Amino acid sequence: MFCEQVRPYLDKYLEGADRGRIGRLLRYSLLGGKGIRGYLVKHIIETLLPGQAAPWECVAAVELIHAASLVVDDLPCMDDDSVRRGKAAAHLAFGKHEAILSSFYIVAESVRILFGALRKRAASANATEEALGQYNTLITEWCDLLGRQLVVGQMLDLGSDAEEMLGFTCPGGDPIEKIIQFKTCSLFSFAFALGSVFGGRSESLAAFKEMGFHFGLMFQLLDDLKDVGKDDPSVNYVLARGWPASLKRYVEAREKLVTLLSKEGLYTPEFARLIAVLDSRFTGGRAAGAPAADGQ
Ligand code: GRG
Repeated sequence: MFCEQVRPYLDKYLEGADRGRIGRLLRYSLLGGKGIRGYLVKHIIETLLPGQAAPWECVAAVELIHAASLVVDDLPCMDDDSVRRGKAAAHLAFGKHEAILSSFYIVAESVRILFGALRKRAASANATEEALGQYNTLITEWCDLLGRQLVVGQMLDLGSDAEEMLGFTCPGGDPIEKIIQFKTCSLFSFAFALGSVFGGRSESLAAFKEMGFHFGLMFQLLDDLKDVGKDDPSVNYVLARGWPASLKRYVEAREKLVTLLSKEGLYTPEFARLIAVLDSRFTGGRAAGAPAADGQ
């Protein structure tokens, strides 16, 4: 559904990408997913700037980061998964050391193309001051949301004591929700942050990041529901908290997301449809109590 819309943006990146073995691993890992993060970036920017195509770099960058995180997540020392996106996991298809090293390369590629896109914007719009501010914003978001939160989230997910390992404290709140916030919401927040910066709405960055948080939480609750039969109960929200609490948390996040989307002029029919798809997969439809996307 989303992957067809995102694929031309990924192909644009792949046109100029490395064609050697490292490039083959990158391509193997990048393609075959649902493309939901890339779709969000594309849809947000194209809604905020009607008539303009989102820069392919933004769409590809977020999918590259996601692909790198999955390569790492599948390694034997992490989740030890052998199948990813219906194919052998990258470490099985290419070897462990190549998978590990390529994940650094894939992340670096995302940074390279993203900053290339900002440079292009600055050159075309004579917006040097503004572009400098946007560089700073994205570097900060990259370091905080991804560099730190993705890594800490994965450590927590694997049972590490983040406080002991990193001197990092998780003040209050639900520890499982903290894991979700760090390992999953961080990348969705980054996708929304890209949408705000490249959609010309940097002043609403905080609200966009919050939308990413709520969307990411809904998405991960759905993922946890799918993994009920195979996950460790200590890291699976649905297993740990039970169905009624999970449904309540999903509906809360959904309400906050829709409120913010409406406030920012982003509650488009496409967003309503996307949320309705998540709803129907999570609750099996309105019978389980989730509000319908059209509010009826
Ligand atoms: C790469 C900087 C960097 C850090 C790596 C390994 C790690 C740190 C983080 C892993 C985080 C992780 C695996 C979170 C799970 C997110 C999730 C719900 C994945 C499934 O996403 P889908 O369903 O997958 O969108 P597709 O294949 O459709 O893209």
